[in-house]
Amino acid sequence: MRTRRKSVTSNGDNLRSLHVVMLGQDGVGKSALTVRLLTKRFIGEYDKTLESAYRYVFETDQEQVPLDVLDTAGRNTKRKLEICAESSDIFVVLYSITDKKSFTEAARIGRLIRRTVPLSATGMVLVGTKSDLEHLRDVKRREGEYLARQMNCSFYEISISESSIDTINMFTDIIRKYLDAHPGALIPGANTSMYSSATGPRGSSGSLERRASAKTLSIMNGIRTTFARRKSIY
Ligand SMILES: Nc1nc2c(ncn2[C@@H]2O[C@H](COP(=O)(O)OP(=O)(O)OP(=O)(O)O)[C@@H](O)[C@H]2O)c(=O)[nH]1
Ligand SMILES: [Mg+2]
Repeated sequence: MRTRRKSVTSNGDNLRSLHVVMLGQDGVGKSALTVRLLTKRFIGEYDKTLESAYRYVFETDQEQVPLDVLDTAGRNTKRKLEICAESSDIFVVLYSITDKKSFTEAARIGRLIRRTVPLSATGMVLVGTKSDLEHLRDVKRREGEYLARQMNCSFYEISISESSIDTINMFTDIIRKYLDAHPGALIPGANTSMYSSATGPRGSSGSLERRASAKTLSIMNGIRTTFARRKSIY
């Protein structure tokens, strides 16, 4: 029988957060996925020029897991990917099933991350978005599955626009697998934080929290979420 971890507090306050970064070509749905995850909503149009960071407590049926979610924007330069690679726990690499170029870009991102940091299989996922646009499909499902095997990671095809079900089920699965493979991941001090470490890659240029004012978003269901926005520093 599976042994479930127990949160230290009911709202995850005493736990280290997992750092999740959304990566992929422009227009693949990074912001849409982030907003779905945090608010369950799909609003259709998202700011294209800003990078956003969110602190959020993700609730599964049995536990509460603090997340720091970075929704990236702009070009995926080698330097940007290397910085992300050094400071994140879970890499969500997106492409659109309607855009072959975005698939090629996802493969490049995956390769670079694998070259930069030693990651377990649960530290990266490949996500084909816009599965509701089957009539515009440009990337076959088996191509996605094949790439995920090469990237040594899990694979999902989802629609972010149709409902929140795909998004929530996917993140529940991703987080459960990650925590099963890294039992100490939520223990404070287990790793550096890209959001608050003074010595981490972002610390040297000013942590995100110091550079941008954190606001509290009033979001449905009383979920406590803070966020910060800025132009990409990369
Ligand atoms: N039909 C459909 N549209 C989607 C889906 N996900 C995102 N979109 C749309 O795709 C467009 C781009 O989504 P964004 O979330 O802005 O993409 P992004 O990756 O954040 O793009 P940049 O911020 O420019 O890097 C928007 O018009 C979304 O409404 C999906 O699953 N299905
Ligand atoms: Mg975006």
